[in-house]
Amino acid sequence: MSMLSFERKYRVRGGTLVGGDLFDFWVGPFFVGFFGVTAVFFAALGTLLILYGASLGPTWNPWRISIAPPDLSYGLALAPLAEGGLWQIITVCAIGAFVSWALREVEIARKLGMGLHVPFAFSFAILAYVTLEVFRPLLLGAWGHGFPYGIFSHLDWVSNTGYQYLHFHYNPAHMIAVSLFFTTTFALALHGSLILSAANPVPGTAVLTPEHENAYFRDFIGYSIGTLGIHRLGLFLALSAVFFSAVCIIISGPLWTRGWPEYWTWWLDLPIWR
Ligand code: UQ2
Repeated sequence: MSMLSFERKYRVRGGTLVGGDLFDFWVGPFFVGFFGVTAVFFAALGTLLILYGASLGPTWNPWRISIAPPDLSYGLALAPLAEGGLWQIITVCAIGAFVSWALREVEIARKLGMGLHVPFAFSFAILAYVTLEVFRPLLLGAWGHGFPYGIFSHLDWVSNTGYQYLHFHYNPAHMIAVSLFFTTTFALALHGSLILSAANPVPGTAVLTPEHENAYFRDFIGYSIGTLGIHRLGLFLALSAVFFSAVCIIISGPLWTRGWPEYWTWWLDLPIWR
């Protein structure tokens, strides 16, 4: 694989967290590092275990293959392989691969002298996964509360878990999360359209600058957040959406066991209505 013109300049030694120079090399365009090795190890082992789990199941239909967590009766114990033990080992592999990937991002950022925003952002995605598969099952006392590994089966899990609380849209943290997801798409739509509008001026005229972008929003709403600011806002909104998603599921069960609509009876119970 050929190198892009700038790549050689940035193939600098160092920045590794583990292994010193031992894994400080590239394969084609990819930086390897100690965590590249562990990421490939966990991803390969996890994938093979998923294929083995599928071979024990009743179908090879890709939509219907599913590897389920142990029955609730196993609690937080280890289960036999075919009874959810595979799910448990696959979960360890997944977390191993995700954390390896995040630490490889850290090594690349350090190597290039960059901030750690990319691994920081990815850590929120890992948090979402670990919340569903580890923290919430731990709080509820059984691995069986995790979601199964399958395309349709994990969708069924989400639907069933939602209906278990009657109407998830009444979950206050879910409301905040959804609002943040919508606000994220709103901010990206504003940003994407603004950048393209400056990059595609009247035909035959020069591409415009951030001064025009600022002027547009000053004229429009009296405020421009700025070229750096819009990216800070985007990252903040997106990570906040993930964070409140984790909150909304972790409180469902461990903190609130009834239907979410019932939660709002506190409003009707306020003494001001008496
Ligand atoms: C902006 C700016 C950008 C942008 C955008 C804005 C020049 C290129 C989109 C406008 C964004 C504002 C006013 C914030 C809106 C707030 C929310 C919560 C959606 O000013 O600076 O840089 O891309």
